[in-house]
Amino acid sequence: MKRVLSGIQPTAESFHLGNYLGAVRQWVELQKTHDAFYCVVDLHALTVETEPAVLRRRTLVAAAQLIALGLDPDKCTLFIQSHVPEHNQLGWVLECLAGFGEASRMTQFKDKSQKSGADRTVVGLFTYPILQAADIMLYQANLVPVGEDQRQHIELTRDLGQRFNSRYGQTFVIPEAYILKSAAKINDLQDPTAKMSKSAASNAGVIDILDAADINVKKIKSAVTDTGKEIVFDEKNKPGISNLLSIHSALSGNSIKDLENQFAGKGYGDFKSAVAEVVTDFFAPVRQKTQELLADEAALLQLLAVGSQKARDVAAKTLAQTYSALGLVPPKL
Ligand code: ATP
Ligand code: LTN
Repeated sequence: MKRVLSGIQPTAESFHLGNYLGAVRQWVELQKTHDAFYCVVDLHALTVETEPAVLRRRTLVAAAQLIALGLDPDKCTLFIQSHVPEHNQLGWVLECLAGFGEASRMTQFKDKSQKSGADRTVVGLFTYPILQAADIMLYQANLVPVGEDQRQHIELTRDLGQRFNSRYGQTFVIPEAYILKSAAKINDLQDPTAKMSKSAASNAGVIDILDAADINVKKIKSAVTDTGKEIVFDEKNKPGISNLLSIHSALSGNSIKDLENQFAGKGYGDFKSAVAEVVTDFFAPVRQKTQELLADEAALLQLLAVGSQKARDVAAKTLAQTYSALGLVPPKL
């Protein structure tokens, strides 16, 4: 069975629709056919200064939400990144392989550091993609299901893996990004040319999975739309309507063509109501299941402990091979 690995940061109180359609939905599908490892990347979340109690809560909410969205701890290995110290250990090795210029070219780093300014940008944000490469290669993953914005980080991972293998001998599987065209990028409802993002300046255009139905209905009804009246998919001239069509289609399973036909002659108002209904029907049970899981924290932690142990077994093996290939002297047992 081919191996899959992916991770998601606990940087918000809830995942949003983009996280689900761009990433988590593929995770759920892939656990059926692959040996899948999924982690809540709490170490990556340290690049954003957060109250300790808030980070703790968000990490547990993230894990509960992943299960509520369909990850089955019996079918995949679900764990918390900081439970597996090998991530940091391989991270250092890869930092010694990555070029400064190469890391400087990462667009996510450039965007995020530009927003906060050089003095307030932490070094961890710069090395973030290298820790991500370690997450992936520790598990010898073949596939990495992510949204379009992560393509460059997967390319970097491949480059680092190939460099290591050619210098020190075959050690790492070279992974491939798994990015579905149809939902690779869900945009902000208030700014349909920007991606829906947990760290957006305003939350008004972000559909949070755990929000109450009435909040999301309101957000969808006030989504920015375009000039004209037709409900047609045209990303260039009608980014707002195209985004809503993508969302409806991804959740309802109706093709964009069918939706265009179904809403021909109808107004934006009717269409938005239909989108709101599809979204709220889809997420109501997820919200409830998440709350149930969080109500029994001990049981949730127990599930995660099982995942961490399985992850560590694989990670320790890869790290030992890596250290040995590098010529690091192993301790006498
Ligand atoms: P931030 O904006 O704080 O970086 P984020 O909202 O992009 O956060 P991440 O934790 O970075 O969320 O991403 C988790 C997964 O969701 C990644 O695989 C990412 O590609 C995917 N993803 C995030 N936003 C979108 C989006 N708008 N459309 C499609 N996929 C997305
Ligand atoms: N950088 C990713 C989160 C992430 C990840 C990973 C994704 C950390 N480690 C390993 C896939 C594989 C993000 O911001 N979405």
